[in-house]
Amino acid sequence: MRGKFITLEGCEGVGKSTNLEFIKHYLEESCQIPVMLTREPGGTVLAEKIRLLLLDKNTEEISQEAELLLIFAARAQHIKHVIEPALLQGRWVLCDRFTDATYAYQGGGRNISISTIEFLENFVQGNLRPDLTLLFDAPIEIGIARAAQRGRPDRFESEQFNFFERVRSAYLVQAELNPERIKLIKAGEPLAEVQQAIIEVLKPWLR
Ligand code: Z5A
Repeated sequence: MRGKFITLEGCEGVGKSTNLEFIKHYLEESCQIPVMLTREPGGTVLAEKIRLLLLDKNTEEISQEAELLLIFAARAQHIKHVIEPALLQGRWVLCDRFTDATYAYQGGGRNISISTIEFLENFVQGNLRPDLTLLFDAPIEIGIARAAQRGRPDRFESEQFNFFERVRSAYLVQAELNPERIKLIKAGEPLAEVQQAIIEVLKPWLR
């Protein structure tokens, strides 16, 4: 049976990577579901190279059109070589960011039109959409403070505060437009509460 495709989304530092591991452990240990972890941009050798180009802030200025196309180029590789094969083998794919991030960062953050993103989404993904998306939402200050503990900011992390506010708003619009698929997790709460909320969201998928 085809696996489920679950994505984790949210602004920087909201706990996606932390909870990706938690969900994998929960699905494998408690539910005996085979899980593959991956991320975007990235997930294949070529897509990881594109990720490095996108995150490098010591480069020439990257136009927003080039940024968008690089993200979808990486996604095309990732879908063809990693995501689709895993789903076909019956594995559940847990992906740290996917196309909702493009609507949030390139749409909300950079002001690229939704119709342009939709066109590329249809072109690159065909019918592939996540079955379930967990949107980790917290005030921007919280995520920035958590991420700052990690050291040097990359090209996206070096953006201004109001860029992240636009990103967060665009994510919330995505959630409003897709209430069946996108489930909001209050990520500013203590980790134990966040993880209890995650389990509640996953339960209906485990029957
Ligand atoms: N990007 C894009 O523009 N368009 C696209 O389509 C895609 C991506 C797919 C790289 O993403 C960049 O790519 C991204 C947007 C762009 N840049 N930004 N910003 P990324 O996912 O690699 O980068 P990130 O969002 O910066 O990831 P992150 O900072 O690692 O955040 P996170 O994974 O959500 O957080 P974390 O590492 O799990 O947690 C951060 C710290 O907080 C850590 O010390 C935890 O222990 C702690 N933490 C987590 N949860 C809690 C709670 N509940 N309480 C207390 N402390 C906590």
